[in-house]
Amino acid sequence: MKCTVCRGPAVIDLRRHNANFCPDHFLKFCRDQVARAIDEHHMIEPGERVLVAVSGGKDSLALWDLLLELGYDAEGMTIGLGIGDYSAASTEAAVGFAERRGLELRLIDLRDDFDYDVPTASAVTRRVPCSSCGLSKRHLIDTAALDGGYDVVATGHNLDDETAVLLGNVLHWHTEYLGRQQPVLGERTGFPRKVKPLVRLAERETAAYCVLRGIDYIVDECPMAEGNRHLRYKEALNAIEADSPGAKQAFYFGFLARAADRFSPEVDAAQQALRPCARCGSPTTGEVCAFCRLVDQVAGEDPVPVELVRPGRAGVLSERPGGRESERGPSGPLRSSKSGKRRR
Ligand code: Q46
Ligand code: ZN
Ligand code: ZN
Repeated sequence: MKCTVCRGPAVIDLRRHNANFCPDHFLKFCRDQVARAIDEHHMIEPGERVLVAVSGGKDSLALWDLLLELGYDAEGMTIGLGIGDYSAASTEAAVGFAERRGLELRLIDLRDDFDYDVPTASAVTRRVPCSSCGLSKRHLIDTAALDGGYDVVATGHNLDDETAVLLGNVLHWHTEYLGRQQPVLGERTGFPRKVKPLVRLAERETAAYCVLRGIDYIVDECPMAEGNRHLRYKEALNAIEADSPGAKQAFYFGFLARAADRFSPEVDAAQQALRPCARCGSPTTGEVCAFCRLVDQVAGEDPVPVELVRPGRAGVLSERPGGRESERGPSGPLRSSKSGKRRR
């Protein structure tokens, strides 16, 4: 297998691009795809300060590295979710990446800073863990970005994530989510701009990028993601992609080009109904925002072990319609079955 560009030995084939690349040209391909996404969707202007939401997985660390490679002023933020060994290893990977490169990483720990963790919140609220997890992450990252004076928040959602979310939202016609499914969510009152610079890269590519760049990332998926719909949609799309390379890209970018605008008015309507939370000032539709209500409900409760709230175990947790499709779970071709294992 030869590199399509230089005819040297190739290390990866990209069927949807009908191309093979050697290490150097693959890394250049990744940088070019991210630069193109940023440019085409007006994600980040030169000189803007970027806060990267870092989980310690391949996507967020590749994103941080790529933004720095492209010359952006990018700092990281990671949130300790308290999901047993998984969270400990995730934070370790994020901290290790930042320390080795001398980068600024903001750290928040749900247990230390707010006296709860995701498993406990799940047990107390009797909802799937991703419900309180997603809510907490969104609120804390938005708040950190606004308080820290960042211009934009960047997240590691890749092409596989976005197509899986799109499939879920289309299957259930969650039009309010379709209206928000853009690679850029513009700044609104109380919300920073949010961008997804990896939308042109598949997760196999971000994993390969990390391996070639020597980035030590957590390989395991969150144990709470087991069996969730998001992963099942990914599997279905992988089967389609295997028969029809490029199908995911056509699905997602076709949606952006031809359909996404049709769902936007609902977002505007929802935005108009927002007002500041009486406690923390964050935008909310009620008196007190969902994050402050969650903290009220769960802070100080006795910690619940991860094993008791793993999907399929408790049998008492409800899943809100559409709630999971707006979140993502890390996965990839290089994943390991060992808990907390990281790939170098
Ligand atoms: S970390 Fe949190 Fe994800 Fe785990 S509990 Fe769900 S939302 S799956 S990205
Ligand atoms: Zn080459
Ligand atoms: Zn609040």
